[in-house]
Amino acid sequence: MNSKIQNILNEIEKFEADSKEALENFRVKLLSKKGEISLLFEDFKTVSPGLKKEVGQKLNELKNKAQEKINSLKEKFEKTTDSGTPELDLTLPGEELRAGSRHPISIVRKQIISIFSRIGFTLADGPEIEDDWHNFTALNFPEDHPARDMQDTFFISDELALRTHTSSVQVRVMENNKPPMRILAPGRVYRNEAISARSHCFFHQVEGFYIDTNVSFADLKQTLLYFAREFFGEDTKIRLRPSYFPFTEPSAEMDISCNICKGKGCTVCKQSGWVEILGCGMVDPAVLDNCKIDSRKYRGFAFGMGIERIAMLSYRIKDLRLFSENDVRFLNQFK
Ligand code: 2U9
Repeated sequence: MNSKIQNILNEIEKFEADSKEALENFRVKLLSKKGEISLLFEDFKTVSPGLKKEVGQKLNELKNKAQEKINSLKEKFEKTTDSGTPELDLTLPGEELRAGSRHPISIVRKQIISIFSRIGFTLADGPEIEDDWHNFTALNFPEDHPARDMQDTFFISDELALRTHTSSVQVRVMENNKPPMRILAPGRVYRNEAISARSHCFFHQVEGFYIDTNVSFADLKQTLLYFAREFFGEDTKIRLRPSYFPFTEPSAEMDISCNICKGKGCTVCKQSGWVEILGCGMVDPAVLDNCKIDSRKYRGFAFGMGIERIAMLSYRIKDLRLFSENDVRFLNQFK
């Protein structure tokens, strides 16, 4: 018995496995039910009582040695390849490559641009850091208008601020071009407001204007009706309510019939059947003159909308902050 134990011990010490299969064969040879060590345990019953303690200890040591050797070789095979780098199981299915998704603001901006481009509007852009002239003065903002206050606008210096609307882009277009002009100005704008579900310190607008001879309020109405029907569906109705903006006269806010309850009344339209989507008006002749367009010859209409507002109505999103948090659980819904 002792010599058999010693032989197996030598074998264990010398053993080197060059593959997982060789290691498994070795384990079966020694430790399986009919393995050499298991058979020695069977023979142990025949050992004389005086030797039982000594032989029993040796047998247990042998079994432990065999198990330790197998475990350490097994670990080596599981953790590393021949070159010592972690082993890759090439039979496993590959990791799914997640495609990104478009941001809802981009989707809605594209939809709005596409609708207006079909009736001849082209795109313009301009700087997000604007001077006082392009953001306020040219647009007829009086010196004491609240928007010119530090509390409403992010000023960078006495002269410069983060633009509060993309109207400044259109001022630049008017200064450098001659009518007719049909321009769409999408972009990010900034307002000094506390962040909440309903307001944010930055958001996105699409503004548009059409300057030509004989442009009328009827043209404005028909253009916006076309937009509302294209975007929200052909049954959509619009209504215009008088309003005030420094840069348009007359000015109006436009509501659409609630596309959720179909005008019956719900929480989104606050039971009124109507939801506000944009502001608009005829460009104030003083603004045309400020931008070197002869107001005796030309007239124009203009409109502006918040893309977040349109996206919230379109996708029934209830919190403005979701647009800027980059939570993939939110973003992945927009495929
Ligand atoms: C020029 C002249 C006039 C753009 C206009 C609005 C009305 C308007 C708001 C809607 C929601 C801004 O995003 S919002 O907070 N906009 O109500 N914007 S008319 O009028 C212009 C633009 C450029 C030269």
